[in-house]
Amino acid sequence: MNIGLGLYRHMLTPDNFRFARQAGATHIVAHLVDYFSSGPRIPSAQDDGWGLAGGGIDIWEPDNLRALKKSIEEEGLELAAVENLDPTQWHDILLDGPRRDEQIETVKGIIRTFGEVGIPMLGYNFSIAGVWGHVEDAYARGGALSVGFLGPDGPKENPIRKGMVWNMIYDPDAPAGTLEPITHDQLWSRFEHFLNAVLPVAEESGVKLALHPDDPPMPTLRGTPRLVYQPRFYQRVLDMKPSRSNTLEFCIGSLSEMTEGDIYEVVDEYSRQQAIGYVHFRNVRGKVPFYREVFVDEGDVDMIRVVRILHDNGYDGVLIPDHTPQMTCDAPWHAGMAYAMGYMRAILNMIEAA
Ligand SMILES: [Mn+2]
Repeated sequence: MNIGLGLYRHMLTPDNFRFARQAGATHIVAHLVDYFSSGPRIPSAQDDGWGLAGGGIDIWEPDNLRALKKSIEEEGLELAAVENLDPTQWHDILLDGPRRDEQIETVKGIIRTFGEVGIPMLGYNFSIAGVWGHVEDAYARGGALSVGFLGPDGPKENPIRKGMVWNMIYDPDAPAGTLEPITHDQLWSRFEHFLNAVLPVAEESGVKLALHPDDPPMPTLRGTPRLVYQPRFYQRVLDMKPSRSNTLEFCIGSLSEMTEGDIYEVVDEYSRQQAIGYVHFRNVRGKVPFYREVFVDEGDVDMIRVVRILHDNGYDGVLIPDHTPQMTCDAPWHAGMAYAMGYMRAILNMIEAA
């Protein structure tokens, strides 16, 4: 197994690549979507979400992806995956809108480019409401700032305006009004159409798609259905189109926040099927509708046990810290990540040496 660091768009710099390597990472997972173009990302729970999508979209051009990959490799690291599509690239795939077929071709093109450039994986989150509804507070040990989901005590779930999906605005000039309600079955059929269309291209290109579960894993959010809000829905995803390219962006945090299933059995079940693309390695206290994200060693999940199961089932991919609480110092985000990666390194050394 390998340790990676996930870096947001504005953090894809040589200094942060060096930081990753210094903290024991061998791999980078790069977010190309600029969630921060309109301001701070967290708390996410505003009606307009993270703001405008499509910022800096030119980074998806083949030459720019090549340059990104090269700059990562120059620091002795590998680019393991790109995490998330920009809503401007696939809003009508999620919403079944008039540009759906055109955007399916866009996503196929992205996957082909990844194959040519040598980016082995695309993480994605097939979600209409996206990551929404968290609040920030001193939820982690020692009063470290972290995020939590408070269910009915949290932000009010207003309907999503037209021109918005995945918690970002793709069309600021969209007509007034909110998204039409749809059922879970309709969402699954949109997903199935997407998977049927793009998986053959992923296979040909040697690229894996890796699906993140819903965060937060509520059955519905802001009046929209969610896809993978219980562990068993991951099996439905795999069975829908069995393929070496149909994999999971396996978020231990989100899976542990779900109301069904035992997290260790869930890890065993999916790692045994060799279905995991890469792992989001984070810990949490509680389950929906009330949980808090905490340090890797203070949550409900025994993360050492999780790694042991992954190891026993032959998982040899990447683990990234996902999110962590922010530590009180001049570099709150970096300190939190370094703490998580040091903990992960020690687990791997212990288990792989045994
Ligand atoms: Mn995650």
